[in-house]
Amino acid sequence: MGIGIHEENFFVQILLTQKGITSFPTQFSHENVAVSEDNGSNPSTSVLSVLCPLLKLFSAGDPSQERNYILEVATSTLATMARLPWGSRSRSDSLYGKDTSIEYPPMCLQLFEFEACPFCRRVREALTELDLSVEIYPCPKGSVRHREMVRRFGGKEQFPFLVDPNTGISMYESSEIVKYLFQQYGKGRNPSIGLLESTLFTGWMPTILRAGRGMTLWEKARVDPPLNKLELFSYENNPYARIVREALCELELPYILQNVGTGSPRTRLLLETSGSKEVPYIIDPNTGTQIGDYKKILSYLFQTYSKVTL
Ligand SMILES: N[C@@H](CCC(=O)N[C@@H](CS)C(=O)NCC(=O)O)C(=O)O
Repeated sequence: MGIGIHEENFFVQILLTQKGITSFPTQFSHENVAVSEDNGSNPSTSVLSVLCPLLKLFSAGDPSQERNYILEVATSTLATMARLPWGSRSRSDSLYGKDTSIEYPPMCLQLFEFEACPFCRRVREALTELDLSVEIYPCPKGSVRHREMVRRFGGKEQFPFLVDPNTGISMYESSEIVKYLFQQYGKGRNPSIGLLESTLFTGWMPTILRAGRGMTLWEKARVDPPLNKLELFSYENNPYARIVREALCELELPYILQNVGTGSPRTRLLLETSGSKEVPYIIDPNTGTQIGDYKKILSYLFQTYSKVTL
């Protein structure tokens, strides 16, 4: 693929500094950049390019407008049912027994993805199961920041794209990423049964049911990134958290995803922070805001991170 990795690192660092993002890893070796060739014949990419305009046609339009929340919750709940065995439970209990001194990676993993992408979903499901928190860099279509970073660094716009500053690895290909995560942080276990295989069957259901939500940059999204990353307590298959993640994606807001699947030791942190175990719960250090109601979160996000006054 021919990336001059040192130049590329230099460029990425400049780019990231310009964009106000400083936590991208600096140490990469050429071998560690796992890039698959894409000559445009990737079938999933073609499916998505056909599906996208269709989904847009059937979508509820401007995400900042008042929504039919009955429909929102119904479609997100159906999406949850389609992915039922995956992305709800933290497997940390069975992985680590009763040992609560889990060795989480010292530096946060970084995932470039978008909410509607079924391959990205597969990775986020694995992250919930492995009880890993990550920095999410949403890459909606029409992205003004994060897609460029992936293209510059990895060589092409393909999602998901994982960066692990702990090992210096960066990689495309969801199944490779999932296997890597289980290998590295799941005590060498195999991915959960059906997690990889199921993507082709029901992985598209949330994308279709949510009709294009979490896919495209909102046209009125603020262009400059906020100074600090937002923080979201969530787990992948929670229907309300999904709706919030879609909005974060449509606004291209980078955030720390605190996964709190059932059984996660992180639930205690959530309880201490919010006084409840319910997700979603969002913290915005830029404005000192903390909200736990998904409707209020949506309205807060679209008002705060709009380039026009709503
Ligand atoms: N085989 C890849 C497929 C990834 C893929 O096709 N991702 C789509 C999104 S679902 C993509 O990157 N499309 C290009 C784009 O959105 O611009 C994987 O499993 O990660």
